[in-house]
Amino acid sequence: MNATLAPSLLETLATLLGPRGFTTDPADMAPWLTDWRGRVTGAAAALLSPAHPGEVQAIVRLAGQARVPIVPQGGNTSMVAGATPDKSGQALILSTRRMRAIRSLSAGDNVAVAEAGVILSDLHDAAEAQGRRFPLSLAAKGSATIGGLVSTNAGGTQVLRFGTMRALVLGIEAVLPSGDLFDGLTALRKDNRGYDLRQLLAGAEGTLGIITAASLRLVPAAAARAVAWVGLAETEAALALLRRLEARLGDTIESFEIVPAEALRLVLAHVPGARAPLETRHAWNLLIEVTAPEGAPDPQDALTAALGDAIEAGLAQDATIAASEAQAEALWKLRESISEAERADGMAAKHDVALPVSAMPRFLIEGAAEVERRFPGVRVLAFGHLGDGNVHFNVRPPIGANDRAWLESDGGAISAFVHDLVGAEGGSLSAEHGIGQTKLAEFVRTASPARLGALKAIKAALDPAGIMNPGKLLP
Ligand code: FAD
Ligand code: 2HG
Ligand code: ZN
Repeated sequence: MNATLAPSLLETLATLLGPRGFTTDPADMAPWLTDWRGRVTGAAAALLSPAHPGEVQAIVRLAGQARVPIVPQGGNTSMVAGATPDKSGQALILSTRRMRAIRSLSAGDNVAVAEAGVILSDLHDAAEAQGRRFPLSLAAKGSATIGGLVSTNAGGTQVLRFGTMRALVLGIEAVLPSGDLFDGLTALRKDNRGYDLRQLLAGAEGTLGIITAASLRLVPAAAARAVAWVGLAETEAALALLRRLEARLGDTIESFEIVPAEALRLVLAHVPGARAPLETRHAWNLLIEVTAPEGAPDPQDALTAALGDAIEAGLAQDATIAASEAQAEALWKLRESISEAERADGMAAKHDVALPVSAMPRFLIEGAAEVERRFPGVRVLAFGHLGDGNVHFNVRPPIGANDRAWLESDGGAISAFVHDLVGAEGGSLSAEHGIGQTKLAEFVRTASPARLGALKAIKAALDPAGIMNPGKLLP
């Protein structure tokens, strides 16, 4: 990579993009130089905000000629500092903030075409206005963008029923490192013209090009939903409960999220207005959502009956079902505020692990015990998408420790220990957040030569100059 950035390149970019699309003002750039969790701060030569794919192409061509790195950035909510530049100050941040149009939304085709900078909650609202929904949601929905969600193959809280972003992307428009526009937006249900570039770009974390728009699958709006908060004594019962609910309610179960008592305590301590849903505190809690299409029986009744039976069978200890939309939202807020509450509490060594679903209940207990034994004083906070076999197995410092110093000195050894436990069970060290820069060393340490070699070969073939988000996903 070229070490010095010619002033003439910045001048050319400034002229190309105009004042709305180009800034080097440190105050304008500052919020976009640090990751959401506040762990990594970088520097950039300029913040570029192109207004359309043609401008993206021009930027990529200029950067390619000058061999200057580009860091694509959407909402900057990455959990792995994937959108944060390195400290060299050479990179150009390419923000999609000005590409926010929903180009089309067809209820007939069940397809929306959204530009990369469209914010997830805006897409939710637009789909709802036409009796449809985009069935992927996560706590960062007010900032996360379509480009970022596709590029990380995001998961969230409805994967159980609808899959991750890859399952919802029907087509992609992207500027490749060559500067060519790949126009793959057409939402064909069948297309066998060789390698699937759409799926290659999804989950590529901005290392293979810049996504400028995506065609996305919509589903009919749910006519009704039931949201329950369930108290449990132990994790094995959670899995038994999930299988029992599936037998009774089929694929109407959209979310099956696990929340330990400590996560609820953190949320109640840090989030104004949050209230405990059950009178008694339970070691574990589940947030379950079930929906029903028009004309189907009321999901409240079905879920109430199923949970009543589960309590009688000893699988659950207590449960409450939201009686209104406001109550349902309040329950969801408890679940969705965990990251924010954990952040307010201090640093943590964060892990985003996947295991076969059936292995997760035991791992939650035994894995945590092993980590806490090996690193005395640390506190495991594991929560998340139990129904998908994916939890955020975060490790907090001993009480009273300087959290940043602790993360610096012990974080690496703790992560290696956690990832080795997960690896021994055939799991993954990145279920949904990607690799970015914070998991890069661990990915390289644990990946098989076959996996790493193939990924590097793809990268070298598509981005020979290495300008696209260097230092993320691959070394
Ligand atoms: P950014 O953070 O800006 O970028 C993410 C990555 O994508 C970077 O590598 C970036 O370079 C690349 N990128 C961004 N836009 C483009 C583009 N147009 N073309 C090419 N590359 C691009 N994730 C989950 O999967 N499930 C969750 O439940 C979940 N919950 C979250 C909750 C909170 C509170 C937060 C802060 C994050 C959460 N995340 C979750 C992380 C998740 O990865 C992001 O929210 C989302 O996918 C990133 O979108 P973004 O627009 O912020 O992307
Ligand atoms: C969630 O499921 C997110 O809430 C964030 O993926 C997880 O903060 C985390 O570790
Ligand atoms: Zn998650």
